[in-house]
Formats: sequence, structure tokens, C-alpha cells
Amino acid sequence: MSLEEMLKKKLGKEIAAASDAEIYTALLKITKEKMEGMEHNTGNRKLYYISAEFLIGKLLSNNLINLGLFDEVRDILDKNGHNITAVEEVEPEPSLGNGGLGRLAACFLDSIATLGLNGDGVGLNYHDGLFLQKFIDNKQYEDKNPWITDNSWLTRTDVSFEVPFKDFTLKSTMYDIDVPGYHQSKCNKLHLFDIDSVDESIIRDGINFDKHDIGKNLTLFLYPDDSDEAGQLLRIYQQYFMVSNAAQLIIREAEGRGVDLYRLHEHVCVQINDTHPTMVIPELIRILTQQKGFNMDTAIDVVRKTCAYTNHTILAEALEKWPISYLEKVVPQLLPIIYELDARVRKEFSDERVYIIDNQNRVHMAHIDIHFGYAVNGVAALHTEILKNSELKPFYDIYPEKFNNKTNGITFRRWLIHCNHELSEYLNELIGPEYMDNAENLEKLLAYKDDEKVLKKLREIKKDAKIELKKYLKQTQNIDIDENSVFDIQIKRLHEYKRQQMNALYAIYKYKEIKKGHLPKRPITMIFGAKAAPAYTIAKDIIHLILCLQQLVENDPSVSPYLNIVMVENYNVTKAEKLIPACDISEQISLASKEASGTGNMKFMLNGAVTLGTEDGANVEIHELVGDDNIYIFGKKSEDVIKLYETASYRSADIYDNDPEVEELVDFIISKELIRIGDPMNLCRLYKEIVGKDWFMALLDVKDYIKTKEQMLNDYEDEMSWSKKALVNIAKAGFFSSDRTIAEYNKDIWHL
Ligand code: OAK
Repeated sequence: MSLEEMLKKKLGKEIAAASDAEIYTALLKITKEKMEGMEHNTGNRKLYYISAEFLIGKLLSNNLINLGLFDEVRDILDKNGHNITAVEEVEPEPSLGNGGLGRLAACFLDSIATLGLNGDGVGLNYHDGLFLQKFIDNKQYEDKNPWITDNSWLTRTDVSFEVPFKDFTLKSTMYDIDVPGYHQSKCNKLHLFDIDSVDESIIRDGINFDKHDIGKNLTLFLYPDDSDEAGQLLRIYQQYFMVSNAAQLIIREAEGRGVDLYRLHEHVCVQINDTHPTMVIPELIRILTQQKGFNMDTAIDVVRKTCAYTNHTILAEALEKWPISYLEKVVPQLLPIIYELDARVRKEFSDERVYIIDNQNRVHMAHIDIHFGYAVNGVAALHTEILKNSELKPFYDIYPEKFNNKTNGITFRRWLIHCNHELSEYLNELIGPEYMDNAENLEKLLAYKDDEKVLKKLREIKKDAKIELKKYLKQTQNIDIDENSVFDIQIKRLHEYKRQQMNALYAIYKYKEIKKGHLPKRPITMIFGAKAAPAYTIAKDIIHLILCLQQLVENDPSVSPYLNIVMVENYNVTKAEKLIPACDISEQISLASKEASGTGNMKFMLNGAVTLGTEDGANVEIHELVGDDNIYIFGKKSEDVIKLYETASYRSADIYDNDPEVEELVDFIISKELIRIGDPMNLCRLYKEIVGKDWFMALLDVKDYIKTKEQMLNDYEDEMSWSKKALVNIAKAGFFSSDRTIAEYNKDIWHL
């Protein structure tokens, strides 16, 4: 049966007469049936990629692309008066992730399947995932985000485990999402564990709920507020539930394959995605010793050869440390194992910085991973060097052989072929389709770097993407943007180290310049998208500042023709897919040393944006690849920043007091213009934070930042030379394919 006939049959009516929602459901079913019929990848060693987040985005188009059906479906729909983009709108976006770590896990699943490797994801099926962001009175509010509907990519399986907690046991249900590789005949799975008793009706006004009722709340939210003890306990419940299921699944599947558990490491490998899944180590040891007759030495030895750990941040507050007393309340069965692991470390090493349990009775999760795993990796070259030479130096001194770098990557299926059809088709025409299978082929584009016709075409494609974004923002937020302006975009989680506040200071600078009559050559559209963690006060104050600036500019006819500030509401993967192709200036302005890698930087580059960035994370590698002419680097270097922290010698107040230009910008936060629009409490608090503390040193770099951005805006006016920069960025992006990253993980760590 042809695809068209299948679609008709599923719909039970003519395609032309069906609604977009009906077509979506029919396509979902057809695609799911197709994937269910595919065999799973096989291999002697199987990978379990355990992660608290899988930010997978909508799946219909991605799956159709990977199954090689996209073009046909698009044509069938066109022929019948429908449009694939409108059908895609019907799909709810799964809310299973927050930021970079979660999106990376999703890109990795795509590449693991694409390389035909035997590897599944394991995580949790959060019903309301990460909160839905709403702006009211220029402030962020959080609402629940139910994304699971009757028609969903989830398939309930009959796999179920008993998960023992101190006071009760919970029975799990495993749901699966198929993960097809690009043009592969076999599939992998994402396993998401859940409990049947979750009760969404306990959520009241926004995202509040009873944190104590674990049977009802366990898989409601990703990252529930942990600013109190109940919240922290809930996170421990979630983490243990995730890894206990993972461990039981691993053992069951291994036994099912006839694996001798004493050789588990030869057949299984577990990748621990940051520290959230760390308890899988003591849990596996517990199962092997208590249920499978292992002695402690052997269990530890086997588990150590099975587990590997990826670090995604050096921010101290994100390195998890759980009080022993909390673990005791939730998972007392793990404590004898954790004490044993700590005792072994203490026996072998005298340096207390590497102990698992510190003198405040807290368990350092990363320390468990490093001692009792066989590999530790950072996610960009600079990040790994910082881990080795400062953050984790005492560990590197002990285990130099465990440390390795795996620079992050992104899947080009989603971040080029799907999100930027026009560009990907043009590349096809120009350099042939080989780049789709091997991204390094993008370099063939360099042959056209002086070809005016090609450079003009790239500019046209960018303009078309801007027009698409303009329509989308009008439709979704009733916001008008000018496609002839330069699009300057910063989209990422809101965090002080990412320095959205520094970008806001630029907006203030530009506003004031325009007020003085210094008009930019071309209007500027500054776009932000970011969610702030609900309990992160200053992050919310920064959102407030940006939204107030948006309103100020919008209502000032002397400024609005030249400057537009737009904060996109509820930034997510779907929105990223529309924003990234339209971008000219990619804002990657974290304080050097603080951004482990960044992956948005790679997506923007691939879509022909030019980076404005610090020498941080993967920006360093982008810089090396594209060269000085095709990136704009500013700010203090990581060594200098690390020294400033070590010597505790940074004082933002000194800069503020001694530099009237900086003072003028910061003072504007509490100016009468803004206070009239915003909430004085929020604005004053932010002002005080920046003048009195500025922990992530926005004032240190702000002037260099402004100067560099001005240079960029100037250079943008030379159309051909800018377009050439865009071309070089696209051509050099091949290195950042997650296929390359995964091939490296496999070669150096997984050996599948
Ligand atoms: C989230 C929760 C805990 C710890 C780290 C994260 C996280 O999202 N980290 C981000 O991981 C990305 C993927 O490796 C990196 O590109 C980002 O730089 C990093 O912030």
C-alpha cells in the first residue's frame, strides 16, 4: 500500500477533508507502527544512557526524516491542500528537559541510533515536565505543562519493577519511545519510568503541590523546587526511582541475553549523565551483593568497569551533595554501600578533598562517580582542561587515565535538515547530499566563499527564515519584528553566569545612544528566550528587567523604529527551531571558564549566524575552526577569571565607582523610566546585586562586549563580507555533529 493510501485508510476519509489534528494523529500511528516493526540494534555490549532529562522536542518530523519519509509526506499533504508545518503545530512538545544537558541527551540518542549502535536511554516520564513559563506584568510565572495526550509517542510496556524506599515500595511502569536512526533499518529505545498512581489533580495555583505525597507526586515535575527539605527529599526519591529501575532493567536484560553477571562489564556500559543518576553505582553493587551472591570486592570491581561519568558543569552549587540524613530517610539500603565506598577511599587516600562523605556528613555524588567509574569526561576541550587542572585536580592526580574530553555535538537532522529546509536543500544543490551522512563534507562549501551568487543566496535564505520567524512571533505573541533588521539572539537557560544581564546592559546602552540621536545604521532586533528556575530570585529579576526594557522601547516612538527587544515566552525546542535559522548574531557571552560547552553556539553556527562570544566552552573550538575573521571574541580569558576567583579580588563596585560609563548603564536599572514600568523591589534588588556582588563579573567585560558588538553591527553592513563569514561558519560546523561526538564516545569509552 502506498503511503498516501495508508494515510487515507487511517483517516477513514479523504486527506483533503481531514483536519490538521486528524492528519497528525494518523501520521503518528503510521510512523509508530513502522518503528514497532523495526528490529532493535544488537551488539555484544549494550549502552544505557541514564539521564534525568531528555529534551527530545517534537518527534513527528524528526522521525519522518530519519525513516526517509519526510519528503513524500510533505508532497502528499501539499497535493491535498495541507501543510506539514501546520500539522506539526498540533504536536505537543514533550516537556522532559530543561537545557543543554537534556538536549544533548536527545541529540546523542539520535546519533547512537544513526551509527547503528546498541544503546538505549533511561529516564523518567514527568507528566508536567519542566514548568510552562508565562509573562504577567513583566514577570515570569510558572504553570503546569501537561504534555501527554491519548495520542502520544509513548508506548506503555508490561515491564515493571518494585522500587524499595524506606517506608514503602513503588511499582513502576516502563514507557518506551522509539528512536530511529537516520536511514537505518534498526531502532533503539528511550525507556521512561513512571508510576500509575501519579495524580495531576494535586497541583494547585501554578506548580504548587504537596511535596510529601510521593505516591502521587513522584513523576509530576522535572526539577521540583528543592529550596526546602521536602523538595530535596523528593529529588532523591526521583533519582533513586530512576536508577533502581535502570539497574533492574540492566540486570534483567543481561540475564535475558545469557550474560554471566561476573562479566557484566563486557556486555553492559552505563553512561551517567551528570550526577543525577549517580546512585546507580551503589544500587548495582547492592543488587549484585545482596541478590546475586557477589562478594563486595567483586561487585565493586564489576560495577567500576561498567560505569562512566560525564560532567556538565563546574558551578559549585550544581555539584550535588546529599546530606546522609536525607539519604537515610529515603534509601537507607544504600548507606551501608556508600559507607563502604567511602571507607575504601579513606583507606587508600589521605587527601580529604577526594572523600565521598565530607566532614559535614554530606555525600559528594561526583566523587562516587570518579572513584567507582572507569571514565570521566568533560564536554569541551577547555572544560576538560579546567576539570583536570583545577575543579577536579585532586582526582586527576590520582586517576589521570580516566579523564578524557568529548566535545559536545548536535544532530544535524534536527538542527539543519528539519529546522532549516531551505538552507539544507540549497547545500544539497551546491555540494551534494554527502554532508547529510558525513558532516565534514560541509567543508566543500568553502570552494564558494568568494562566489557572489552563493553569498547572495545565503543572505536570501536568512531573510526568508526571518520572515518565517516574524510570522510566528506575530501569531504566537502578537509581536512585530522587522525582517530587514539585524537579528541578535540569546536563547538559553537563565543564569547569571550566562550573563543575560550584560546583554540587557547593552540594550540600555543602545537605548541611550538612540535617545542622544546616535542612530544605528540599521534597526536591531534583540531577542531573548530563557526560563528561570522558580526559586532563583535574581534570574527572575533579570527577566523582569528585560521585559521592562521591552515595554520601554516598544512605547517610545523615538526609539522603537531602531531597536526592538523581544523576550520569547516559554522558550523551548520548538521555538529554538524557528529562532536559530533566523539569527545573525549568536550571543555566547558566558563568563569565561563557566560554560562547560554550550550547544546553542553550534546550532547557530550551522545555520549561518556569527558568534559574539567569550573564550569559553566550545566557543574556543569554534574560534579555532573558523579563525579570527569569522567570530567576534571579547572579554577576559578563563585563566584570568579563575585567578580572580582564587584571589577573591574582583570588586564590581570598583568598576562602578570609577567608570562613569558603566555607572550610567547600571543606574538605569533603577531610573525613573524603568521604575515607572517595573517593580521597584525587583529592579533595586538586581541593581544592588550587580553593584555589590556581580558574582559572574558582568561589569568586568561589559565595555569590551559593547565595543565588540558595535564592531559587529558595523561589519554587518558589508553584505558580501558578512555573508562570507556566515558561509565559513556553516562550512566549519561539521566537527560539531553529534555523530562525531558519539563515534568518539564509542571508540574511547563505550566500545560497543
Ligand atoms: C544541568 C543540570 C545539572 C548540571 C548541568 C546541567 C546542564 O544543563 N549543563 C549544560 O550541559 C550542556 C551539555 O553538556 C553544556 O553544553 C552546557 O554548557 C552546560 O551548562
